[in-house]
Amino acid sequence: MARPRGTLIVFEGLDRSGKSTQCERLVSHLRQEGHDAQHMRFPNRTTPIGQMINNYLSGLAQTEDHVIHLLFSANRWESAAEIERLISEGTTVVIDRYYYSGMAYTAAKGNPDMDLNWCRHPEVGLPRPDLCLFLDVSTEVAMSRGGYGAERYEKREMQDRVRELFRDMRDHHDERSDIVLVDANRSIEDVAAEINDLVGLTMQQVAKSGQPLRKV
Ligand code: ADP
Ligand code: 2DT
Ligand code: MG
Repeated sequence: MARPRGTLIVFEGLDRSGKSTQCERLVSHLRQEGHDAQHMRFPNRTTPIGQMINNYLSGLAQTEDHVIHLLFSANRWESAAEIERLISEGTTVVIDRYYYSGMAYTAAKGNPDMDLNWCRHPEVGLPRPDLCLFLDVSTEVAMSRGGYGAERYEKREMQDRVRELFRDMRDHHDERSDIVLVDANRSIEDVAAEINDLVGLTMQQVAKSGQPLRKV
């Protein structure tokens, strides 16, 4: 029998919601259970486009709002074929931020020409996650985990708008069926236990239904 395809899992959430911590734990857990699993993150700062994004985020470069939006998207397109290859080979891919962040952070700038609908266009055709785990944390709890650093979007007002937009996407957009809200105000272990259950169920559904990887 052919090996079932891998599952595409994405973690989203505000800064310090625990995405990187939970991505690592999930990949270890899946490997312990005998699955092939690989961790990716966006922005991927290692490519030339990723370096332009890094310069923008760290304040070294000023980049026009449409241009930086398209660079974040291009940075995902650089990896699209690799994601599809891994999934087709049976590897489960766990991604730390994806196009949901792309939409929410640009739309949070408040430019009426760049609403969630506009922001979605360059993402159309990317591999679509089987599950997007949105780690929901209050701004207070996030700030208690170390406060904000010096990067461009790490400001309270911006974070509050991004949180609203993530909720908007979950309730009203094409993304709503993929997004599951996880209460991330709890301990690392409690959050990880819920994530393991949710991911296990999604992997079973993918294997049982034989549904191919979809596109955004
Ligand atoms: P993100 O990738 O979303 O910015 P991290 O996983 O880097 O978040 O976590 C930010 C900080 O908070 C780290 O110091 C991490 O150890 C800590 N942390 C993560 N999850 C929790 C949790 N559930 N409870 C308490 N601290 C946490
Ligand atoms: P990290 O701190 O997780 O490296 O995120 N962002 C991210 C966007 O504005 N658009 C995107 O498409 C993505 C993937 C969120 C770096 C910052 O970049 C923002 C925080
Ligand atoms: Mg992180």
